[in-house]
Amino acid sequence: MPKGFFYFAINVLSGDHVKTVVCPYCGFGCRLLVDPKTMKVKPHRGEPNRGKLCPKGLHATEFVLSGDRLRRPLKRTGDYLKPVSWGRAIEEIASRLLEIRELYGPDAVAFLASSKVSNEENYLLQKIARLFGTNNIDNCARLCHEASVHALKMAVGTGAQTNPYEDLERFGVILIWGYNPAETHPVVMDYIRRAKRNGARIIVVDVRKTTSMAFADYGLITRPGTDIVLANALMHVIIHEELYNEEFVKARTTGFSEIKMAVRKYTPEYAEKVTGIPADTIKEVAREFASAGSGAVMWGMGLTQHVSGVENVLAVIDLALLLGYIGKRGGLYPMRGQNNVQGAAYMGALSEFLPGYVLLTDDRFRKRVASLWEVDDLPTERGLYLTELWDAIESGDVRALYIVGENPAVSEANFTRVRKALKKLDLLVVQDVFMSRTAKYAHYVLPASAFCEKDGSYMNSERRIQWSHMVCRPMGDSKPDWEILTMLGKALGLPGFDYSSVEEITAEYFRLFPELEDRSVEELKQGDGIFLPKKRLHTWEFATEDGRARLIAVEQISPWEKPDQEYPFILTTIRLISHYNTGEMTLRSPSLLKLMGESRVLINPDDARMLEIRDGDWVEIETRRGKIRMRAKLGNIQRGVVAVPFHFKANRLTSDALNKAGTPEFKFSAAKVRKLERG
Ligand SMILES: Nc1nc2c(c(=O)[nH]1)N[C@H]1C(S)=C(S)[C@@H](COP(=O)(O)OP(=O)(O)OC[C@H]3O[C@@H](n4cnc5c(=O)[nH]c(N)nc54)[C@H](O)[C@@H]3O)O[C@H]1N2
Ligand SMILES: Nc1nc2c(c(=O)[nH]1)N[C@H]1C(S)=C(S)[C@@H](COP(=O)(O)OP(=O)(O)OC[C@H]3O[C@@H](n4cnc5c(=O)[nH]c(N)nc54)[C@H](O)[C@@H]3O)O[C@H]1N2
Ligand code: SF4
Ligand SMILES: [Mo]
Repeated sequence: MPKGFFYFAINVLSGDHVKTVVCPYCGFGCRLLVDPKTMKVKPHRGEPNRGKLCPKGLHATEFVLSGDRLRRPLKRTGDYLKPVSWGRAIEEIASRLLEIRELYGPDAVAFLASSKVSNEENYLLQKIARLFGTNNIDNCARLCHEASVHALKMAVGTGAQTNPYEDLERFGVILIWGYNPAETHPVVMDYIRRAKRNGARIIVVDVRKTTSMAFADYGLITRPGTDIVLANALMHVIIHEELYNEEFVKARTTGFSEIKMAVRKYTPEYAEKVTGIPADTIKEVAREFASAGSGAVMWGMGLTQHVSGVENVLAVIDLALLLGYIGKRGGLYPMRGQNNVQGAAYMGALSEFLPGYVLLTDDRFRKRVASLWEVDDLPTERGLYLTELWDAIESGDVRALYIVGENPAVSEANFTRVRKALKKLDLLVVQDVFMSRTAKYAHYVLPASAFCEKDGSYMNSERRIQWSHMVCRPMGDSKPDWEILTMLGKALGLPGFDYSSVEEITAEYFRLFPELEDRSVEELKQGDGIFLPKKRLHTWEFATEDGRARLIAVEQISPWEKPDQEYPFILTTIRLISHYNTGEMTLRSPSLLKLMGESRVLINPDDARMLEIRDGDWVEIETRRGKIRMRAKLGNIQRGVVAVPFHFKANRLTSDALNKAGTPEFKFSAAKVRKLERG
């Protein structure tokens, strides 16, 4: 598997000192100090990482120097991708896009933005899409926390994390649900550990014993897809024993009587039958959670990647609201995945929202955006979700796809159908730092410069915008994404695409948001970042029409697929600490390669015995979509459930059933497992 064993020399900027850049991996948003002469990384001492980094951050510059980097634009001729000049590539791409628009209309073209590139770059791509005439603009947030965005918007009016990380240290309880920060956001564990030292109780809910449970007071193991039953049972106890915050519920919420009615039947005893968690433990945890006085709820993919994703998130928001754990006394933490997924969303790279998560139908804001872009109006009909694209390509509705820094041929559910769709396109353009699995299908491949070869701003999970400085020159003929998109916008004849520096784009998006209007780009470059719209949300009132939060009652929703005799196991997919998403970056980092264990399927020892599987044996995992081979790891997972690391091939297996926010059910498929005699 190792790729790119030869490495390029660093393209040093003359006589320079240490630069601050934003980590290119996870959404926690650590800042790295990079020495331009050696490319060695040290942690930034200030917020948010306070001198800490995980192994990915520490070795973040290695993939940049990989011999595998794309160095020139490429164009397909038959089976081969051959070098072409920048001028010709951009001119030809633009004229193909205009031709397709002429023949089939603007919605026959779709754009995928990237949670890996800067705010400025995401802003430009969604501006191109909308000026081109389509809302077909999306990014991998769709595969990730979009259910949280929808649920938060419904319940509290704003689709984002409510509080900064620093608040975690002063809350009485931290509830971590379907989220494994010890592997996925290692630096946030430092905050959680400090909270524990300050006396906080730590409760973790998962379907297996995770490393994040190591120092938890309670580690609850629930059956996959039963989270609503558990949350409702916790609320049942809290309401039945009158432990909720009556004053807060009365003054600042609506919907209490519906919740009270709905959770009546979710007794702890009933929940024990469904989830496998003892009724007494549910009661004890409900009392601990309620009596803490303040608390955070943190959640991840274990909640969102289900057909019940939106409702799962609503249920944990309800739990927090019943106790008034919001504003100064608590916070909602949907911990964002990619380094700039929060920024991509805020900049409008989503098919149902304008920048700032504003609805497309909000006439006032839409006109404000249109006037800034020097046009009369913008399209108002929601575009296709990333997960809806493949059917639209299959049916011929979408003919051209322009992808910046995403790898759906590996990251999308049931990827066999995605790969088939990619082959069918009249035009596929992929702009990436590497020849990714997706780029192999492209008609044009455009080489992008990596994170530390360009300037720009990024937004982390707590909505902190941070500046990332250029450390070294772009590799080969590669160009920063914003430069490529500026050329494309101009070639398409769109108004206003004559940016000569990234700061001009920063200043333009600052003008969109009233909270940033008076701030300067210089200020952003110097300090520890700027919170958008502000550090803490909902301290006095919620962002809903009447200023009150909505308690929204939800009922249990079954997963889309059911295990049966032929496919008796439940398959879930998980992440490992030294691997990152589809591996394009981590597999090209020698130091991370050394740390990586092999990706193995996690099986319960009793199940393994039944199937005569020993630790390390090769097994085949099969679902109704396909099968893969992998070695088995016997370990801490409940019976009847197997967990496959998602990074490389899991999506040959996964179900593409979508929830209301368009996220696939990556966390639940019916599967069979059998021992193989040979690998
Ligand atoms: N090392 C590393 N870090 C990463 C990434 C990476 O690939 N590698 N990716 C980044 C990205 S894009 C994201 S979105 C975040 C994701 O971060 P997490 O949300 O922590 O990631 P996952 O491991 O996918 O899922 C979390 C947990 O959900 C559990 N789970 C599965 N099904 C259920 C269920 O039905 N109910 C409950 N309660 N739990 C369930 C799994 O066992 C797993 O422990 O990580 C980011 N950080
Ligand atoms: N089974 C299963 N599938 C899942 C998940 C799961 O839990 N289970 N999780 C889902 C989630 S939460 C997510 S977020 C997605 C992630 O899905 P993707 O976003 O498709 O995955 P990445 O591997 O992060 O791909 C990022 C790409 O950006 C490129 N890149 C890096 N830096 C730059 C840059 O500066 N410019 C450009 N142009 N390109 C760059 C990389 O080379 C890589 O090809 O996967 C989803 N898929
Ligand atoms: S915790 Fe996330 S942001 Fe921090 S160093 Fe690790 S991968 Fe980078
Ligand atoms: Mo993600």
